[in-house]
Amino acid sequence: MNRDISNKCFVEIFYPELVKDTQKIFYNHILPNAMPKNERLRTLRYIIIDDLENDNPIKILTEKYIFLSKHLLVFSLPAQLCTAIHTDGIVDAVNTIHGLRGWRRNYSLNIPIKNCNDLCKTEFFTVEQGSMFNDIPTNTTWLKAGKPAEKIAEYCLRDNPILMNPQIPHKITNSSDDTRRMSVSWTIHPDWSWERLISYFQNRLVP
Ligand SMILES: O=C(O)CCC(=O)C(=O)O
Ligand SMILES: [Fe+2]
Repeated sequence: MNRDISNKCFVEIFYPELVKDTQKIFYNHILPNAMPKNERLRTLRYIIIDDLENDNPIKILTEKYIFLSKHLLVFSLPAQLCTAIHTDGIVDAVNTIHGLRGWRRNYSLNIPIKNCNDLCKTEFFTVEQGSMFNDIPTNTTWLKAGKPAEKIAEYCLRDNPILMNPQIPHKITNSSDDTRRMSVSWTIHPDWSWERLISYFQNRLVP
């Protein structure tokens, strides 16, 4: 049972072009859109791409890479930070409750930007039924305090994107003493199943 789930937590995808395209527009377009300069740098911000002009380079990327949805997260994970175990998103659309960080995400493509190395790892868990709770302000489902969790898989985001299932409980730990890990976690278009994604990326899967 655990092994079945652990096969579907994540896969590493060889896609240098997509990484290059994303990194190329990150500092001039993605980051300022997610975190305007006059705001404090936050751990996590979202962008809704539908709100952008048609010639916006972020929107153009979603046309080039058809599996990307109109929603992405920017992670700026501080040094020595460990998140709690969670799954991503409660509601389906950001507009249903003002100020939420975004959609419920079936799958996401995590793309390295800066300081992505072995010091930062993402771990997946199985938890008992009923041991998570929905938190509306963060639009996240968190593991209740004191509830057990069994680790089933882990990855480090390095040079290649990671396709992952954020509906499997997970946490991220940045063990670096002095660097923030920057990444883009692009929500996959909701029409794409895991099987379709695996088949689409079959020639890019890193064993
Ligand atoms: O940054 C990661 O490795 C995982 C991020 C995350 O929690 C997510 O994409 O849902
Ligand atoms: Fe997450």
